[in-house]
Amino acid sequence: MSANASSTATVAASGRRGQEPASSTVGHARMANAIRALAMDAVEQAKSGHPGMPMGMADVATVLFTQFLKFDPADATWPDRDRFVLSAGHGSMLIYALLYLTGYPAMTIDEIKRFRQLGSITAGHPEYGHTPGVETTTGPLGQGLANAVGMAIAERHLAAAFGDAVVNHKTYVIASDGDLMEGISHEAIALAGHLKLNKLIVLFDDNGISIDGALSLTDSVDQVKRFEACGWSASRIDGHDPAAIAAAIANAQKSDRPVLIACKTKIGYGAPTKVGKASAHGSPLGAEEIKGARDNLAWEHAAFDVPADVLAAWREAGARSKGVHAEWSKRLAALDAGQRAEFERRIKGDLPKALNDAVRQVKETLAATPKDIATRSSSEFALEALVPAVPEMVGGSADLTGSNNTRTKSMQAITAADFSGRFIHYGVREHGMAAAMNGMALHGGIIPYSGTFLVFSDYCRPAIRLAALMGIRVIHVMTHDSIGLGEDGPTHQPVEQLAALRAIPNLLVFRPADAVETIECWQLALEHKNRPSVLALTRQNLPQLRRALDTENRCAAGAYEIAPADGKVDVSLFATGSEVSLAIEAQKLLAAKGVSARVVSVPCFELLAEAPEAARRAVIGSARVNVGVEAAVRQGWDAVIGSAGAFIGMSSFGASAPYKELYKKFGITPEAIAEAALENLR
Ligand SMILES: Cc1ncc(C[n+]2csc(CCOP(=O)(O)OP(=O)(O)O)c2C)c(N)n1
Repeated sequence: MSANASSTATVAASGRRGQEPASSTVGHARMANAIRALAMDAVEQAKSGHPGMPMGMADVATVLFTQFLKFDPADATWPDRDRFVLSAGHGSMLIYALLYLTGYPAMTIDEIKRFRQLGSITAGHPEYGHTPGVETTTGPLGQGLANAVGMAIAERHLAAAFGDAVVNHKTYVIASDGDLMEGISHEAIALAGHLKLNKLIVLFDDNGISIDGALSLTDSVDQVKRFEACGWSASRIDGHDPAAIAAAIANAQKSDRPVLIACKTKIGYGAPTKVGKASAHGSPLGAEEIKGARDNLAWEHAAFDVPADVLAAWREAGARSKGVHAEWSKRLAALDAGQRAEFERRIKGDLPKALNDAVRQVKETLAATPKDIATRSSSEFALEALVPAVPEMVGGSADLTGSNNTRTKSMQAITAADFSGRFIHYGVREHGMAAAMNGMALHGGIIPYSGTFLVFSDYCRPAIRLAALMGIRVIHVMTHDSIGLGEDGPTHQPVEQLAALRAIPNLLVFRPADAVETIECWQLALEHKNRPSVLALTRQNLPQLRRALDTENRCAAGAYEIAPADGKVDVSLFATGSEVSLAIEAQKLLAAKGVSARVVSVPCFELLAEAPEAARRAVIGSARVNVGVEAAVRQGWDAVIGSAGAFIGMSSFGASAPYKELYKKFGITPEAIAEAALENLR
C-alpha cells in the first residue's frame, strides 16, 4: 500500500503536463484508487454489497481497461468489441465503476449512488440487458467463465464465416476462487483448452479468500497446474504490480492457447484492518475502515467524488478504441454487400426468409409421405431442412449425438484447427455446454442448439435459468423424454423434469406429439428471439397424427384441438407428446361406450398460458370432465385441467423394462385414460 500511496502523491502533485495523455500524468494508482473509492462508497451507501473484490482487482482492471480492452462506451454493442466478463459477479461494483469511469452514457454517478436500489441499473449482481456494457448476467459462480468459453467459440466461428477483418476480438474474464471451485469451471476450461481458444484470457483473482475464510479451509488445488493440464498457458503474477499485469496481458496476446493469469491480490486492498480478510468480502466496510482506507490510498476526496483529472484520464481510456472502431466500420463497409447484409442480419438476430420455405417444405414432405417415427428423429428430419436455411444455427450434443439426432448429414464438427464447422462435440459436459451456448447467443450472430437427455436437464439447469433470466435464444434438444425410453431405467427416465423446467419463467418447454408438431415447435423456438426453449423429444416411435397438409402453426397457440368430439362434448382429454396418440385411442374407446370426447394436444404450457384469455378458454373448453395425460408428474397440470381434473401420469420413479411394459405397469394406457374419464363422469 505504501508504494501505491506514495506514487499517488507524486503523481497528484505533478498535475497535467503539456499534451501528454491525462492517464500518463494522473498515473495508474489514482486511476485504480478511483475504482476502490467508488466500490467502498457505493457499498456503504447501499448498506450491502461486496467491496473487497473490486478493491483487490482494481489494479488488474485498470491495466486491462486502459491499455488492452477494445471497447467503445458510445456503442456498447459494437460487434467486434472485446468481451469482458466479470464472472465473479458479486464484485459488481468493479464493472459499474469501470462503466462509469470510462464513460458509458447510461452509467452516471447517480446510478452508482443508487447501487442495489429498485429501478437503478446497478443491480446487486450484473445483469445482461439491464445495464449497457454488461455482457452477461453473473453471480452464480462459474457461469461467467463458461459463458466466456462460448463467446470465444462464437468469435472464432464467425471469423471463419466472415473473415478476421470484421471479427477479431478477445474475450477477457475476471474469475475468483469461487468461480474456479465450481464444477462447471472444469467443464469450461477443459473444452476451451481442447479447442485451443487462444483469444480467451482469464484474470484470476488469486486472493486466497472466500466467504468462510482462508481458502486453505477448503481448497488445495494448484490452479496454474490445473489449467496447464487442461491445455492452457498459465502463470502467476503480483496483481498489484501494474507493470507485471501489463506484461502478462501483453504476453497473452501472442498465445497459441487460452491463457490464465493468476493475479495474487489482497482482498479489500487499502482497508486498514480488513485487507486480506474474509470480512472485506461481502459487507460494507464501515465509516472508520473507509476513513482508514482513504488515508492509506491517499484518496482525500469525498464519497463519490472522482476528481476531474482522474475522471478525464479514465474518459480518455474509454475513448482509446474510437479509431479502431472507425477502421472496423470501414472494413465492414468494404465487405461484399451480400456478406455485409448477412453479417448484420445475423448480429441483429433476425431470421432469414428461407426459414418459412424450409418449414413449408418439411410439412409438404410429411403430408406426402407421413412418418411414424420418434420425435427425436422428426427433429433430425426438421433439422435437415432448417440447418441449411438458417446458417447461424450451430448444433451440438453432450456426447449423445447419435441419440439426440442433432447432427445433420452435412454438418462438420468445429475443431481447434477449423472453426468453420457447425457442430460442437461438447463432450460429457452438460452444464458447461448449456453455459457455453448462453455465451454464443450473447456474443451474437449464432443460434446455438444442442442435445442431451431430458433427465440431464438437471445438469444444465443453472445455465438454462440464466438464459431465461437474460432473455436469450438458446435451444435445448432433450430426448428420451419419459419412461418411454425403456430399458435404461429410472436413472434415465425423467419424471419431474418437465414440471421443473416449466417452473422457470420465460422458458418455453415444447413437447411435440408427432413429426408435424416437431417442425412447428422448432419454428417457434427459432422465432422466439428473446427466450430459450427446450424441445422434449421421444426415443420411441410415434404415429404421425396430422397427416393432411396444414400450413398453419397450430403449436403457436400452446394447445389446440387435434381430434374434435363427435357431437356434444362430454370429456376433454389433454395430452402432450407421446401421450397424445394414447388419448386419441382412448377417445375411440369412449366413443364405443357412447361418450363423446375431444382431444387437445398441449405442446407448450407457456404459450397456452400466454394466449389471449378467450382463445385459452375456448381450447380448454367446458366439458364435464377433464383428463390430463403425460408420462410425468402432475405438478403444473392443474392450470390446464383444473384441480378437479383427472390425471394419468407418473407419481413415482420409473423402472427398467421395455417401454410398452412400463406404460402398462404405470397405467398410462388408452384403457386407463378412458376408465378415468368414465369414473369422473359417474
Ligand atoms: C453458485 C454459487 N454459489 C454460492 C454463491 C455465494 N457466494 C458468493 S461469493 C462466494 C465465494 C467468495 O469467494 P471468492 O469467489 O473467492 O470471492 P472473493 O471473496 O475473493 O470476493 C460465494 C460462496 C454464489 N454466488 N454462486
